[in-house]
Amino acid sequence: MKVAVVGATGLVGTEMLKVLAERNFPVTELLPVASEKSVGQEIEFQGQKYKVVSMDAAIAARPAVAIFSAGGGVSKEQAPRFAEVGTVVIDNSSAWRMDPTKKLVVPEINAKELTPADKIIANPNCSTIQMVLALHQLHAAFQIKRIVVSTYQSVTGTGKKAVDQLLEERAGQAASNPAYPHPIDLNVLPHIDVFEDNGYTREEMKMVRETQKILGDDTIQVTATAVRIPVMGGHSEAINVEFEQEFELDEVYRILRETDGVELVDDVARNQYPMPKDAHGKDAVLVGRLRRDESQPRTLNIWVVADNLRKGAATNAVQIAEAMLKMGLLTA
Ligand code: 2RA
Repeated sequence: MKVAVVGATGLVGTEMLKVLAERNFPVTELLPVASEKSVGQEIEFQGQKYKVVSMDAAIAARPAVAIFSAGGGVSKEQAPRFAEVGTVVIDNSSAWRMDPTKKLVVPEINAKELTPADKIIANPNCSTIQMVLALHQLHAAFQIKRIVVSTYQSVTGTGKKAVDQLLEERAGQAASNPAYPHPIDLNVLPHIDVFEDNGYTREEMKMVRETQKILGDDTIQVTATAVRIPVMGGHSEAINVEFEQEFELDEVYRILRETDGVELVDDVARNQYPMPKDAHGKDAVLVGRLRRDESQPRTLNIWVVADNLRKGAATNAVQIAEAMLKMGLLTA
């Protein structure tokens, strides 16, 4: 199967190539696409060297699927061009997520809603993916009423420039090309993406809007505080979730143990709880620190950690392609 990866040289794009190879996705011809200045640059995939190609060349090759992680502007402009030649686009930017005609997919939750008409599919925001994957079966059992979430997000969510800033500051140098308006080392920034008129950042509002769309329930109330921290391995989230129905903690543990893609790490007596260093490079969403909120009935506290480049982006996108292949929605 011809597969295009648009944004192939970025942090997420590189992870997408890694995941496609690790999961033996049936790639017969890879079309790595990056900026014009990268055309001709060589990349290695499954032991074979490929040259980066232009967007036009990739479209002309009519790949079965094009997985994008190249920013919203490029997706808005180029995804329809691929779709016009019959390519299925799976886009990791925010460009299509809230478009009512496009599906926003976490395969374990709603891949079954995909149809042959879906030619552009949106990959949710990393901080949303790990939260809804941890909560969706609890929602099915106890109906979520309200979520209060604080995130602790890795600099890899911003990209290579932010990783470089952290490493330079960590080495005692001033950042040569800072990604953030303030130092990130030994600091935290309650500022991810731009501020909206309501005082929330776009990252925080993504968690509100995308959660309601993915779980198919806009009565779910969500409020978020998204924070950048000097960490590499993944995003962490402290989630307080109020349900409509009463729950037993044992039932919550059972449901989480049986939730596809979730790994329970919860034994505080042995200092066992999810941490970014343990999530790094894994596809599982780690959950732990489960405890009843003793200040309010029908409410649970849960700590959720995941590698934002993997299940938060690359792996989720490749799993969408795998699900479509299985459903006969991708033609070789
Ligand atoms: C971030 N979730 O962490 C956003 C985009 N990757 O910066």
